[in-house]
Amino acid sequence: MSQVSLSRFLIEAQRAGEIGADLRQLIEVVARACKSISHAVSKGALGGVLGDAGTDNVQGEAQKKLDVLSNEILLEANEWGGHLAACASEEMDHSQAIPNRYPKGHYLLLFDPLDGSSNIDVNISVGTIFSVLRCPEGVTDPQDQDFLQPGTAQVAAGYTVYGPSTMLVLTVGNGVHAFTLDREQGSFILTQRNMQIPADTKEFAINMSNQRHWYPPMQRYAGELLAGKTGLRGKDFNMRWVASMVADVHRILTRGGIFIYPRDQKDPGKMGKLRLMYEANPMSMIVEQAGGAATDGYTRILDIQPTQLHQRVAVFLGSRNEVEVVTRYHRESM
Ligand code: AHM
Ligand code: MG
Repeated sequence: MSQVSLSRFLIEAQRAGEIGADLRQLIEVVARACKSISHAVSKGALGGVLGDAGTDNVQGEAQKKLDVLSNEILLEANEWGGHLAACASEEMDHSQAIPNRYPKGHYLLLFDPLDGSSNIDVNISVGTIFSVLRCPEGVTDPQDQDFLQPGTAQVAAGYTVYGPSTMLVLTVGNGVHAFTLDREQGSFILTQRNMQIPADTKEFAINMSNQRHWYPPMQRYAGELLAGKTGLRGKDFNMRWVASMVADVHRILTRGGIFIYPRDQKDPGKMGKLRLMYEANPMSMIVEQAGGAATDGYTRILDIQPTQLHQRVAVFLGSRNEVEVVTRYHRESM
């Protein structure tokens, strides 16, 4: 069978009535921007893109040059096509409406332009995460509050992982499909249809250095995993932590696992590290579409009603049965 490019895949999805022309164009544009980011990331030191930008983002985190560059690439690619009403990003304090000189579309795009920033300078996989929402009916000049829709309202979500190969993983609500960038042709080629996360796993992903700060249900769960064969779970678990959510989630989509970033007592006011709107929500939609589960320990992440654009959330996602156990431990401790 001939290769299926992302463009062909999207046109076929449009013909099947799964997406409209606007959404198809939007995804094509995001994919094109990701190709540019992939190019910049792969040049590394030769492209002069490593190191700090010398600025902080709204959450007080130091921005890397590639964070800023990737944000600009995504904004520029998306502003003139007529498919978007506004964008919001981890790297911008507030959402940004499409400039008046361009036609406005019906969608809102959120992104983490370069996730896993601490890995940029050490040549380890990083990624881009994106989420697409509808602009509320009758809103012509979208503001931050127009983005505050639960994850169930997402019409598409995806990520691109810039690893040994560049892969784009996408859902428009009809399964999860993976595309590998063919650098010679310059196009994303479908390499896996309908990714499925096994319900059971023997692998977990967590930053163990935070253990002393965790709350009791998390201590209970991790303790059981670490006890392995001799403990309650009766099997040994392996651990992997890339510290790029995109790479960790990609591994879980490929072979199963549970990814955890809990809330902890180091900073009790902080609801976790990861951001709901452009990290947890798109990843949760992808994981659920692949047969996995995603909660904040208590609630399905996609059901959370956001109150702030940059709000944080605890994240437990991946193999269904494992997410179920750790969620039960949290609920039991209430
Ligand atoms: P970033 O968006 O600033 O890169 O932060 C998010 C990243 C995730 O990709 C990753 O799972 C986590 O932060 C790693 O955190 P830690 O450094 O605590 O291990
Ligand atoms: Mg991030």
